[in-house]
Amino acid sequence: MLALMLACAEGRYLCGPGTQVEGDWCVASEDTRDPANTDDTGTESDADGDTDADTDTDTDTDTGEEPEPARLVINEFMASNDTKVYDEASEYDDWLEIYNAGGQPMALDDVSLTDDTATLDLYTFPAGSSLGPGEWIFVWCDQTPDQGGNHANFTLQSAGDRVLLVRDPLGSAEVLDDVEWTDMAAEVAAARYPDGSDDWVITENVTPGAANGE
Ligand SMILES: [Ca+2]
Ligand SMILES: [Ca+2]
Ligand SMILES: [Ca+2]
Ligand SMILES: [Ca+2]
Repeated sequence: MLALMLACAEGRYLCGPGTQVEGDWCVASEDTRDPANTDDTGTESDADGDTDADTDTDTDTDTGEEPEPARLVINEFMASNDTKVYDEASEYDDWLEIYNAGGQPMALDDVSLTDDTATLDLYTFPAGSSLGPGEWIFVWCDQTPDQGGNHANFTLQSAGDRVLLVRDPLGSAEVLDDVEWTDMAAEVAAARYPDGSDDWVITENVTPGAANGE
C-alpha cells in the first residue's frame, strides 16, 4: 500500500492532500492510490466523480508539511566495558551512540561531544560527517583520539559522569542532549528504548551503531 508519512514536530503523522488517517498512519485515500497522481500536492483532487468515498478529512494545507527536523540524541552508552565490544585496537573501551530521531539529515561538522562543561568541543566529528533520519553513529570514549576520528578525548566514568551533545560548541552552544548518571553497572549499556525515546533501559544487549534492544 502506498503510504505517505508526513511527520510534524510533535511526532504525529499529519495528512496531506489526497490522504487519510488510518490509525497512526497517513495513507493515500482510495481515489489517489493510482500512481499517476501521487505527487500532485496542489490540485484539491475530488473532481473525479467517486462521490461515495469522500473521505476528505480537512486537508487544510495544500503545500505539504515539512518533514520533522533533525533531532539528535545520546541514544546509548557503555561506561564500563571489559567483555562486550572492542575497537580497532582490540581494546574494550567506553563508547556512546548518537541517533537521529528526526525526519531530516543533519551535518555533524559543527556538532561536539564532551564530558566537561568548560570545554564543549572535546570531541568533534570528522569533517563531512552527517547523520540521516533513523541512523546511528557511535564514538569510542577512550581518551585516545589518535586511534581515529571516531575516538573521543574523554572516557565515561561508571561511578558517575555527564555527557553533553552540543551544536556550534564555540558559538551559540546549543545543547542537543545532556545525559548524567551515577552508579552505572559494569558490562551493560544504558539505552533509550525504543530509540530516541525518553525511556531508558539498562541492558546486556548492547547495540553500538544499531537499533537498541531491551
Ligand atoms: Ca569507563
Ligand atoms: Ca581504544
Ligand atoms: Ca568522563
Ligand atoms: Ca544502539
